[in-house]
Amino acid sequence: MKKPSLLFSILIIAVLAACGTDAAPVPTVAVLPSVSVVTPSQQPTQSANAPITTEEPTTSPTAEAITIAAQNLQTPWEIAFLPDGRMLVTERPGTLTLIEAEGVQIPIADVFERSESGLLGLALHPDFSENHWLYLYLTYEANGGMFNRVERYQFSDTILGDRTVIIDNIPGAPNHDGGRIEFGPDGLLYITTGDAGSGSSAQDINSLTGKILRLHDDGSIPQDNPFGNAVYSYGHRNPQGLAWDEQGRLWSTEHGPSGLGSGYDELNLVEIGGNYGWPEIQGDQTREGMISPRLQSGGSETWAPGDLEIVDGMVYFVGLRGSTLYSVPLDDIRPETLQRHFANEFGRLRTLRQGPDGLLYMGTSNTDGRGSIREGDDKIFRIDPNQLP
Ligand SMILES: [Ca+2]
Repeated sequence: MKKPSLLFSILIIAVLAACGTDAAPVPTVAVLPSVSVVTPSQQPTQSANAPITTEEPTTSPTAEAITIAAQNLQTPWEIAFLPDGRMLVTERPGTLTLIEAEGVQIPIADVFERSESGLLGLALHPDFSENHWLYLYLTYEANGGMFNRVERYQFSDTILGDRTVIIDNIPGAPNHDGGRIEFGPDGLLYITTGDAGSGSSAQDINSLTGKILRLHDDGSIPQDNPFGNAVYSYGHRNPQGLAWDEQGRLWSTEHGPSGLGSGYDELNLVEIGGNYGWPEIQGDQTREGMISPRLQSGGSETWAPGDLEIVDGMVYFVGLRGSTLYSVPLDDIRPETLQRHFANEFGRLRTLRQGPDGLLYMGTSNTDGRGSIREGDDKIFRIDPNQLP
């Protein structure tokens, strides 16, 4: 069942920079375009009566630290920008949503949302302008069990066609489903998977859970994968973010056992064939043959990190339970250099994506069943990383 009438506001006016602790209700907007919900054929329609706006952000990046790019979303999980600059968002219950004045929701078939699972990752092919290939990571149900898969579609004119399964039968569970997908600088597709509740599976290089996977764009196995299968790195609990730095190195955010009363959330530098230790070591523990995090939250703080981005030598990542935007300089990663922004101002934060305008787009996750819902949630904020409080 889809929401009957979702409203989005595109762009609005600014919220200001000097965010005090009283965190400011975000001023809302002038234009609230309606979004039409479409029926099963994955043939979206646009709302005929939607107000049209051609407004552009009045923002000069230096004038404002944060504005609202979209709101009234349902657990937004990932953002991607089309070549024309428009924003696509996955909403976890199972819609791919195009954010524009006449917003469009495209239902995705077979999505099974329970707890942390559902429609999760989204990535566009590096040659999207030519091939229109769009990739989704989603949870589905089969034979009474939960699984995850990556699908590829051709996306044009808001129609998804030519559905192709890239990888499936990734064991799933209500929690720990991974779900981030990104193309690396090598043109290959990287996929995070959670341990699906089976910690020991993360140490099994023949299991697809608790891993970062790497595939060609058609799902075939790269010849230089370390174990002759889809596995790129292992010993992960629930990696939720992927980003590469200017040197082409892969970084990932990962949830520690934060639900157990301790944090030990991780920022990892991911090496091919590396064993990241779960469930054998956590925090700063070390063991031969295992790689400890480059930064971890310790046992008294919980980030529960969502996605990360690396911009101008700075690593940014967001926290769900941490409800904070974190930043740390890539060349000086230490607990003492970790900065915290917007702590508890907007609630749970999951998505983070740099836009074509250079700004960061940061999505809340307050409607995911674990947050307190604020007016207009869930939202995607547009943030100038150079103007962070
Ligand atoms: Ca680890």
